[in-house]
Amino acid sequence: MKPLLLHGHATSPNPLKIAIACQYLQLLYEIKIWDFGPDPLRGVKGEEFAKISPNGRVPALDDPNTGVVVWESGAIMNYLKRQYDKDNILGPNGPTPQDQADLDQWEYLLLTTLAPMTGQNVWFRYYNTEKNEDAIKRYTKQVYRCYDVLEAQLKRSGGLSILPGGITSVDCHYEPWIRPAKYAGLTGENYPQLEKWLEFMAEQQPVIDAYQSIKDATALQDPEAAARGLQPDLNLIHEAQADAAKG
Ligand SMILES: N[C@@H](CCC(=O)N[C@@H](CS)C(=O)NCC(=O)O)C(=O)O
Repeated sequence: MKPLLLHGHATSPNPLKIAIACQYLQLLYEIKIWDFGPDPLRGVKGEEFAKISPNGRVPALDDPNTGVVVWESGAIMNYLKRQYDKDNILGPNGPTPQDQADLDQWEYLLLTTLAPMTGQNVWFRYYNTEKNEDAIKRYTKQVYRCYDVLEAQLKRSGGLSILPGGITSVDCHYEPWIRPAKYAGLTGENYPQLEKWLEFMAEQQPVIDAYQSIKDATALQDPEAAARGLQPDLNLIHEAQADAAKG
C-alpha cells in the first residue's frame, strides 16, 4: 500500500483527528504542513491548496491507492473507515442500528457544535480585530455546555471512551479539541471525567504517535510554527491583541 497524504497544519485539531485514526488503523501516511495564509504554495488560501479543497481548510486527504481526494474531517474519517477498517477497529462498538446511531450522534455533536464553538472562542480571544467580551462569553458558555453533556456521557460509558466498550472514531474526533482547552481559555476543573478520559487518551500509543507525526513534519517543513507551538500566530493576529498576547 502506498502512504496516504494527510494535508495538515502545525497545531490545528482537525488534522490531528485523522492522524490519530490512521494510527489506530495502522495506515502509512505522510503529512504536508500548510499555513493559514494566502501563499500560493504553502497557504490553505492559496492556489495550490485550492486544487485539493475548494473550502481552503485542513484536513484533506489524498489516497494514491484509490485516487480519492477528500476534505472535511468527518468525511475523511468515514472514508478511512469504509476503505480501511474492515475489522471495525474504530467502531461502532456493537452490531445494532442503535450502536451506529450512537456513534453518529456523538460525532455530529463534535462536528457541528463543540468544535465550531471552541473555534469561535479562540477566534474572539486571539484574532478578532476588536475586543468583544460578549462573544467570548457566549462561546465559552456554549463550549462548557458541550462539556457538561460529555461529562455525563463519560459517567455513563465507564469513563475511558465516549461510547461504552472502548475507543472509537468518536474519541479520535474529540481528543484534539479537548486537549488544548487551556489555550482556548477553558478549564477542566469542573469536569473530572473529562480530565480522566483525556489523561487516558494521552497515554494511548496511537495518540502519542499521531501527535509526534505532526510534530516531526512541522519541525521539518515549518520550523517557525514548530517554535511558536500553541501561541497565536502573530502574523495573523491583530496588532493590538498581538501586544497583549506577547505580554
Ligand atoms: N469542518 C471542517 C473544519 C476545518 C477547519 O476549520 N480547519 C481549520 C484548522 S483546524 C483551518 O483549516 N483553518 C484555516 C483558516 O481558517 O483559514 C473539518 O472538520 O474539517
